[in-house]
Amino acid sequence: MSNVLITGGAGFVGSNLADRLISQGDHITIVDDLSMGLVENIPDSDLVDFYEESITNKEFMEDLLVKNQFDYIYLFAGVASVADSVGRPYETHQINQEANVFLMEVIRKHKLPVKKVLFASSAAVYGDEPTLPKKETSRIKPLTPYAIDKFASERYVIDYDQLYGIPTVAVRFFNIYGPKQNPSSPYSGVISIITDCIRDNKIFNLYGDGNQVRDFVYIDDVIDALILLTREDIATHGVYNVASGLQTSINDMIQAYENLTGKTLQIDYQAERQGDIKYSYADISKLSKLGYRPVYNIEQGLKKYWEYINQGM
Ligand code: UD2
Repeated sequence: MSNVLITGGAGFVGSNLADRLISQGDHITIVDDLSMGLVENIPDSDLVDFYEESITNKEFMEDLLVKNQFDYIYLFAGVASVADSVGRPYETHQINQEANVFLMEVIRKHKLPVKKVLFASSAAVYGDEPTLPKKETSRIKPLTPYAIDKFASERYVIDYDQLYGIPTVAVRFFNIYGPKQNPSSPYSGVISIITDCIRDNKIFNLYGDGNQVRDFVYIDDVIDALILLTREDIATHGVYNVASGLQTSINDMIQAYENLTGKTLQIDYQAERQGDIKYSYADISKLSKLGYRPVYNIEQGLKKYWEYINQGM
């Protein structure tokens, strides 16, 4: 039974992780300002404490960390929209980088006995550098404030391990999909938007020709990866791609979804998004060496997601 902090725990990945950790009896503290996360994502359990707070509230965060002496800390809070970071670079920097460095500093300053800190970075750090598949050692080319802050925080977190011996690990998420992803923004995950459109017979705006390729990874596989990376018997440091290792074009994903649901997605073709990356997929051999075996391909993942969406309807 561990004592766990999840920043951004009302968000997509954080709340799914909370569900899994509760099922193994862990106690979870969630800090989320609900800017993107949803209160209904938070598991309804005596094992959960929820604080509606921003991670930029230094006094609050310092107090929380010192009082609770967490075993595990998952740093998932952040402004997830790349476009938002382009529009508000300084504000998003405070959240996506500064607040995370401050938390690491609190751990160092108070010598908190944390077993592992896991930071959520992004495939965005690779930018549009064309070498594929992306390995952790591939060239980095962060092109937006979001990507720069993710990369810098990742380095800080790893450096706190190397310089001060605080156990840390960072992950670079590729395109995650599944239950609890919020489809409300145009920059939400494309599968959550398509799911919404198929369910409610809405028109989907497809940016570009649909031949762009992504590495879509189902949330349950991601949670498996996160648990693996924080297991005490496995020494994990540095950075790991978290993905499926499979390549799927948007067109093929739509086709698979139509086959599954028996519905036709209404598509409105729009100009390609500025700065959109054409091909993005991961080499997952570093994580596989630790025993990671993603079990969902796109058909299987969409099937499970669609079943969840239709529950109780
Ligand atoms: C993902 C991350 C982003 C950043 C980036 C780094 C998500 C939600 N976003 O962006 O945070 O880390 O990777 O490379 O995981 N699309 C449409 N119509 C829509 C929405 C999207 O055609 O309504 C297209 C979009 O133009 C893109 C593809 O679908 O070509 C995937 O879009 P996305 O926003 O799900 O993910 P991505 O890879 O752009």
